[in-house]
Amino acid sequence: MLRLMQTIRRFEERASADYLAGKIYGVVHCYIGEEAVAVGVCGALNRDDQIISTHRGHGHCIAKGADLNRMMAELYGRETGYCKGKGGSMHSADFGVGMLGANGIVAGGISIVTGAGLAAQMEGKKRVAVSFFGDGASNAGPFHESLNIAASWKLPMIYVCENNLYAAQTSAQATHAMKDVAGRAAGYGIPGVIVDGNDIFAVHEATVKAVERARAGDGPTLIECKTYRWRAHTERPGQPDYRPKEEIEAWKKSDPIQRLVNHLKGQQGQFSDDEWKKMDEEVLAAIERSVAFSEASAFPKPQAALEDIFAD
Ligand SMILES: Cc1ncc(C[n+]2csc(CCOP(=O)(O)OP(=O)(O)O)c2C)c(N)n1
Ligand SMILES: [Mg+2]
Repeated sequence: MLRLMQTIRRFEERASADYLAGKIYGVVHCYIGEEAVAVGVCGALNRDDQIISTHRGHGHCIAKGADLNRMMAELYGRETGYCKGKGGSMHSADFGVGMLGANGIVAGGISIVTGAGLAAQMEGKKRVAVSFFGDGASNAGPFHESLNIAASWKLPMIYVCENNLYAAQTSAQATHAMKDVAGRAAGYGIPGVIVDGNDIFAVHEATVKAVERARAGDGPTLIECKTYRWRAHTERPGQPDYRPKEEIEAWKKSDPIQRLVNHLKGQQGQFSDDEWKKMDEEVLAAIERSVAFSEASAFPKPQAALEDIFAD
């Protein structure tokens, strides 16, 4: 799990640098600071369990086992990318590992993946489906409609709210009358759980319980993970970041990766500085390979714009 969290962080550090260098197109939203949520949740899932992501989706993709080369190539707009270079950062998907897609429409994924939960139930499969979404998305219609139907039909769903306190520049306090998103679960008759989203053990444990409940046919759980993004809303240079500097610094002290490293080092003889350094080097080498793979790949041909579309 530590390796996966570090992979997310290093992948995004590189994606951000390459975006600012003009090598990556579109927009890039970084997940840095929130890694324990994706990795803690996906660590409690099987390969055939399905997830859906958001506009901030690199972490979910990596945590569910997506291929770094194809992810980076998608950001680089190359034909070897997950969407043949036509989707970019917000549209990686890999059905083979149960990653149904990132999504540029805030809250759009919540109802789609609830359909995946319904499919699992109708097929009589023991799969579960997981929706990742933000605090901002929890104010949108699809959140409420999906929780209502999933609770009524006892769908094998887990709704994971990544409450990073902001939707773009807007504080959650300005748009929620309730302090906690998890409190909304009561309105749908399902459990609502609050966890420290920077504590991978807490996230994992809450997910294990929610998965058991979903597989047993008892219906959905809403898990609210309190977390924080370290970087601005997107990587666009010059955009305002109205968040207080002290707040950002305080959350950085609760770095989910450092917390896990400290924990592992505290386990006698289990994890040394050298091992951590070696792991980080291996992660960086994998990111470097993904960039080399992307740079060696071709851009899609112009006629590719007319392929893979539903109407012509
Ligand atoms: C339907 C829709 N409305 C508005 C936007 C513009 N937008 C992109 S991200 C975002 C904020 C989302 O906040 P939140 O759900 O908390 O996720 P976070 O970015 O904090 O991870 C907004 C308003 C959008 N992409 N889609
Ligand atoms: Mg948010």
